[in-house]
Amino acid sequence: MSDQEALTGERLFVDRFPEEARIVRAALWSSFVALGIGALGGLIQALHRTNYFRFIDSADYYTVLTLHGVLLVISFTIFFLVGVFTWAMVRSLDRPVDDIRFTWTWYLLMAAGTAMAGIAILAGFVDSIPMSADVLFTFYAPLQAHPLFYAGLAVFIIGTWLAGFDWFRMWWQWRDENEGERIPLQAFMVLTSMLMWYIATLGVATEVVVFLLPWSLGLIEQVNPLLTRTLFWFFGHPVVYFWLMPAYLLWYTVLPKLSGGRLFSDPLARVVFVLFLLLSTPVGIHHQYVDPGIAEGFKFIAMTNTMFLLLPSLLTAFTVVASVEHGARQRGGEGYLSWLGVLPWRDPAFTGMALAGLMFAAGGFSGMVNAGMNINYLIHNTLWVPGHFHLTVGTAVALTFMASTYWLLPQLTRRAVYSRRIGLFQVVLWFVGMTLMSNAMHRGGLIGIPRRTAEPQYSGFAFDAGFSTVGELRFQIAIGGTLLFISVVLFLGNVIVSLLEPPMEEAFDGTLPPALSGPEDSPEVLDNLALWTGIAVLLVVLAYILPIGAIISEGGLFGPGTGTYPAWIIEVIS
Ligand code: HAS
Ligand code: CU
Repeated sequence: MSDQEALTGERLFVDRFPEEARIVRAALWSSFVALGIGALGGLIQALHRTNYFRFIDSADYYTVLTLHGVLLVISFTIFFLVGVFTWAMVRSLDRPVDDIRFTWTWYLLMAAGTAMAGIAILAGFVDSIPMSADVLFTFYAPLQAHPLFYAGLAVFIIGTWLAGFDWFRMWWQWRDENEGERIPLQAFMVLTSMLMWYIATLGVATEVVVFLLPWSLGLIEQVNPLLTRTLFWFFGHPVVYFWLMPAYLLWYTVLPKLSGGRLFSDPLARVVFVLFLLLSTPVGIHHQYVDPGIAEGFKFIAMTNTMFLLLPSLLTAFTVVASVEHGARQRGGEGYLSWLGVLPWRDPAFTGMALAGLMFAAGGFSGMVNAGMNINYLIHNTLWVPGHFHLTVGTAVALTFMASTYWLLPQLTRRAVYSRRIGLFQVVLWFVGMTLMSNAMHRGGLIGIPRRTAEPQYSGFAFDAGFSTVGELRFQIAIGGTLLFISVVLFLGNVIVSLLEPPMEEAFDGTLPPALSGPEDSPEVLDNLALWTGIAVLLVVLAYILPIGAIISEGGLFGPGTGTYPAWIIEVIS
């Protein structure tokens, strides 16, 4: 028995599952490379848009914006997700992956897909290369990218599908050996998130493989833009929960432990993940409230579903805060709010995750504003929307990922974090930078400043800032964006220097305590994944069949004039 085991009673993840720890590390490092490059893109944009410093030509703005968006919301988030999900499956089922070569295969597919898409985007900077992909992370028609970009996306998504298969296969084997037992909570979270992902990615896979890729290859002349948009948003809303679910997994299972307590309720956590599986996809049309060609009634249904979808996050706010409070009371905290003071605020992992949760509460409220059909008209396509998603994916998710790295690192590398003080400073800096940037973005959006433009000033037109000035908003965005970039540099530097340190001597406790109210308190039907998947598919069919049918019959499957069916079908049948 090593000293580690003697002190903590449990071996570190890296000692117990060295092969799996290697793949989790590979996924995290890939995600951090994307974070570094994506963050640089963010700094360039923030300074460019606000006109403080222009490193690039405005003509290249969309190349930078695409690089920033794709690397951060596709590569950074999803590579981190596969790392955390692999760790969570292996540790919660307490078994290795079935075949490590298969595991490396999906990782390599994801890496190859990212490289393909990345090359297509970066080529946009070089005039002599006839390739570009300035299509932003929402990449729907009529913007068109080089085929390499779409092929890269397809390869990346296939990689994630195989990753899901890997985890399901582990679970099937575990189930055979543990008949009648409840699915361990972390595994339950991974499996339900993946089922949601399989349903959601059907939309984007169809969009890319049937329409955009053949169109960019010149095999088909045109596409129906509204159809590709709708297929994109079929995926584009649930993908935001795919980013969020690993953060939720960490809030539910790791944050209570860092607070000194235990998860309040395992059954409630299961209900939350089931609700996300059911409701994440039939809401995508809330991104299309202003799209002509979709009847108001369908938009109304999407709005109603979105309002139901607030429920799992509100349940999460309750359960996670209750668990943190329980932790604080274990540490001797008292009173209505004074228990907050005894929490481990010096621990960067705890503080980062708690601040991420706090900001998510604000991001959730701006999401509710977005979701209201009539208020959406006020903020759609304005700077409000980037304000919203920098609080959600840009903080709830990104800050949780960075903060939890400080806790995961020792278990995966046997290295202590080089400086916990820098870690603490870094997570607080993110919070401060984001407060400035996203607040100003929300306010700017309300007065009509558009999103996605290098030149938001529109010469000859002045925005009425209500109180204060547009200059003050721009200043906050520039300062906020710069602080965020410094925070990422400190994070990456801290991680890299940690890896250069010798293996740690002191003990590290990587165990997770069981919930106060365990799975035995919940009905077994919650673990019936086939049932929930069936209902989820049914809800998707109900929400989408009529609008998609109408879009095709009005605009043609392959665009105007092509009719509802591809020409070759008509030739075959006539
Ligand atoms: Fe959103 C647009 C509606 C959540 C991301 N969203 C976007 C876009 C992105 C995005 C990227 O209905 C832009 C896409 C584009 O480029 O056009 N969003 C919502 C709603 C929610 C929501 C209703 N969004 C997210 C999440 C995202 C994300 C999560 C990423 C991860 N969003 C919209 C709509 C649009 C939109 C419209 C279209 C706008 C337009 O017109 O273009 C809800 O899911 C939010 C629910 C959240 C809550 C908060 C609960 C609070 C919690 C905190 C717990 C506290 C802790 C702290 C842990 C109700 C859980 C404990 C610590 C202690 C110390 C005690
Ligand atoms: Cu959405």
